[in-house]
Amino acid sequence: MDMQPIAARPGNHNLANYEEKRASFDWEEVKKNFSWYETGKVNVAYETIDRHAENPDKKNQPALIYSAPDREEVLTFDQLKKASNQFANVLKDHGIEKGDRVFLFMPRSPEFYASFFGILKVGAIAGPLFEAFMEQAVRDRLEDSEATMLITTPDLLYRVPENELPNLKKIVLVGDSEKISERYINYYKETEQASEEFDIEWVDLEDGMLLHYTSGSTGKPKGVYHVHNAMIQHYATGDWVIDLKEDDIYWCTADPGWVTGTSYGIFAPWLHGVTNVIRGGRFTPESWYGTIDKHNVTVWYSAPTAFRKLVSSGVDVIKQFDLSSLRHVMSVGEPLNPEVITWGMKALNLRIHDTWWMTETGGMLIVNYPSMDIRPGSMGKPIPGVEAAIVDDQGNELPPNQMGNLAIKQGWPSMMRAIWKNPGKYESYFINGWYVSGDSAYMDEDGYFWFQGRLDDVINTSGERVGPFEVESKLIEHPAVAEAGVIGKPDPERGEIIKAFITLNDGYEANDELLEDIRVFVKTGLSAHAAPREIEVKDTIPKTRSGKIMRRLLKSWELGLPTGDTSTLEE
Ligand code: 6R9
Repeated sequence: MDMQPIAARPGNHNLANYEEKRASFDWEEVKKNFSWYETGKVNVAYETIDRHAENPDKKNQPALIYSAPDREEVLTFDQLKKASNQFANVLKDHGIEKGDRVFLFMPRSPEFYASFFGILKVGAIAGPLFEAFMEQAVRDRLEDSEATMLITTPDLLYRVPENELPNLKKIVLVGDSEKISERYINYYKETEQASEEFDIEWVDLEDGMLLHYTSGSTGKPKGVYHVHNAMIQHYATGDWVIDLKEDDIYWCTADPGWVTGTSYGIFAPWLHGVTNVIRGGRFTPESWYGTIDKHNVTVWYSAPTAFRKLVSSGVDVIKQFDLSSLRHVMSVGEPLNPEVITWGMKALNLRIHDTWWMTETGGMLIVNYPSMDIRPGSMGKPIPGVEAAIVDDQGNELPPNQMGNLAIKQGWPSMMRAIWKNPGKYESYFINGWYVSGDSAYMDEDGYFWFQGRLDDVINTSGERVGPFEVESKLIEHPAVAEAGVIGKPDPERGEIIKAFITLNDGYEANDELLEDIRVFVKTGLSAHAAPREIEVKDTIPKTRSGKIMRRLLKSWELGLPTGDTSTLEE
C-alpha cells in the first residue's frame, strides 16, 4: 500500500524540534534529571519509586493500577515503596546480596512489582520469566544464570525442576502452599512481618540490574545483561517518544518476561512518575478496549499482533467503548503494517507510532515521534544521541535505498553490557564499531528507516530479495486474510519461492478460488515476484509470547526439520 505521509497532529509534544535536538544533543543533559546527579547515590528502584514517594505532592498518587478479571487494586507510590521495602528486607534476611540473580516466574500482579523493586533495592539482578514457560525453559534460564532464588506461585512450582538446580537455594511462594521447609518462603507471611523501612543498596551505574533471556534461532536462549545506567535512556525516550506528561495514565500491554514489559512497562513510566495500568488476564477485544475506557488511559504502548487482532475484530466492538481519553499510541516488536496505521486513523482517530529496538539494545533506538511526519511502513528515525546506518557485511556504510544490515554506532546508555557467561557471543554483535542488529533494512534519502526482515528471514527468489513483511502486509489487506506468515521455500529453479501461511477472517472458507484471488491480489498490489506461489491456510500462525511471527518455525515445519528452541512459542 503506497500511503501518503501522515502529518504530525498539532499539540504540545515533549520533543518539538527533532532535528535541532539531534544536532546539539549531549546525554549529559538527560543525566541532570536524576537525583544521583547531585547525590551520587544510584539505584533505579529509588529513581522510579522512592523518589516520588518522598515527594509530598506525589506520594499518594496511584503508581500502579492493577486490573484483572478477578482482582482490582491500586498502589500509591508510597505503598509501592513500602511493599518493595518489605520484600527487600525478606531478601536480605535470606542472604540475598548485591549481584545475586533472583528470578521471577509468575503472572503480573502487585506482588510481582513489589518483588521486582525489592530485588533491585538489595542490589541483586532481576530475571523475569514468562509465566507460561514450561520446565525446560525454566531450567535453561535458572541453570545458565545460576540463580539462587526464585519467586513463583504454588501452582507454577511443578514446572521448576528443583532437584536439577543446585544453585537454587530458596523459593518464595506467593500464595498458600503445603510446602514448608528451610527452602520455601511464604511471601505473605514474611513480608507482613518485615519492616517498611529499608536502606537501599547504593550501586554503580555499571552494576547489574536485569537479565533478559532471548531465544536465538538455534541453541539455548542467551542471557542479555543490563545495568542501572539504562535508566538514562528509559527516561529520555519516556520523555521524547512516549511523550509522558505528569498526569498521564499509561498502559503498556507487554509482559515483563519481554524487555518491553520492563523497559517500558516499568522503568520509563515510573521514572516519569506517571500512573501505570497493569492488566492481568487474557486478551479479548472487549477487555482491552474496556481497560482504556475504564481507566481513562491516555498513552498506550502495544504490539502489531494485538493491533491486528483488534483490526479483525471489527468496528462494532469498538463502538461500545469510549476511547476518547487516548492521546498517544505506540507499537513495537514487529513491523507495523500500514493497514494497521490506517485502522488507527479510522478507529481511534490517532496515529500509531512505530518504535524499533531489541532486547539487546535495552531501549528504543529508531522511532516515530509525535512531532514528526509518519511514513506508514517505516520505523522512523534514530533518537537523539544515536547514530544508525545500513552497513554491508564488513561494516561499511551503504548509500540510501540499499538493503543491508541495520547497524547502530556503539555507545548508547541502555546497551546490554554482556551476554551472560558468553563473551564470544557478545563480541559477535560488533563489526567495525557498529552494533549489527541482525535485521535487514534500508534508509531512504530523507533518513527514514524501513524494516525488511530478520536477516535469516529475507527471501531470495530468482535473484530478487523479498522482505517477508512486505508480502505479509499486502496479504492482510485482503478482506479474507486475518494474519499471515511468509517464508522462502527452497526451489531448484528459483532458489526460493515465496510460501504464505494465512489465517482467515470469520465468514471465509478456504478454497482454490479464494486462494487464487489472494495470490492475484498480492501480484497486482505489490509485484509479480512477491506473489506467493504457495498459500496454505492454518488455524493459527505460530508466534512468540511477544507476538513475533515465528517464520523460522513455519520453515522448519515446511521442510520437516527439527524445530530448535521453541520455549518462547505462544500456546
Ligand atoms: C523490543 C523487542 C527484537 C527484534 C528486532 C526486529 C523485531 C522489534 C520492530 C521490529 C520491525 C519494529 N522488531 N521492533 N521489527 N519493526 N518496530 O521487540 O525486542 O523481542 O528482542 O526483538 O524484533 O526483528 O530485531 P526483541
